[in-house]
Amino acid sequence: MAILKILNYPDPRLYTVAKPIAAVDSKIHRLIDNMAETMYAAPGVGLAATQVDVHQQLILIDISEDKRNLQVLINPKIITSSGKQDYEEGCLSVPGIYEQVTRAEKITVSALNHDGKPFEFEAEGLLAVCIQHEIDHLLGKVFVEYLSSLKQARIKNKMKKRLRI
Ligand code: GNR
Ligand code: NI
Repeated sequence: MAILKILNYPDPRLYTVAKPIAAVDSKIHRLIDNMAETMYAAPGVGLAATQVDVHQQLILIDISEDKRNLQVLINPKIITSSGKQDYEEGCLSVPGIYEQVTRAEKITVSALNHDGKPFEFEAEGLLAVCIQHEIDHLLGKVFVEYLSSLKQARIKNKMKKRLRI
């Protein structure tokens, strides 16, 4: 396995829209293994392929305490959503920044699993937040885009300054 480089906001490659995965083959399985190692090492509770500069619809999530519950979602789609919740979000592509974002409280998701088999499930709370955050990455969207333009400008400045240290 290998640890992959995570793109940092405002890298323009984070705005790429990911394409659906046509076949869940050995190349995808290798990508899943490498993304899992990268996510656990970071550490993060989720990772979208977009963040490692692969523009295919693949996300990994593990919100468990013991980090032994990896969820693999290929070509994920939110098919229903309801309610609202506020959560202080962070992102591996925007290190050190945490801000409140409002998202749906409850969602129904369809996806393919690790074996390429379709499945559907409901999520709420933190899991629902993470899935919405990761699917946004696949759509080329970073959570800071929900903030005011003043906050976005400040965060961009902070990220650019950090590059010079
Ligand atoms: O590790 C992560 N934590 C997190 C906390 C609150 C809301 C969303 C997240 S996802 C983030 C990892 C990440 O950047 N995934 O894209
Ligand atoms: Ni993120």
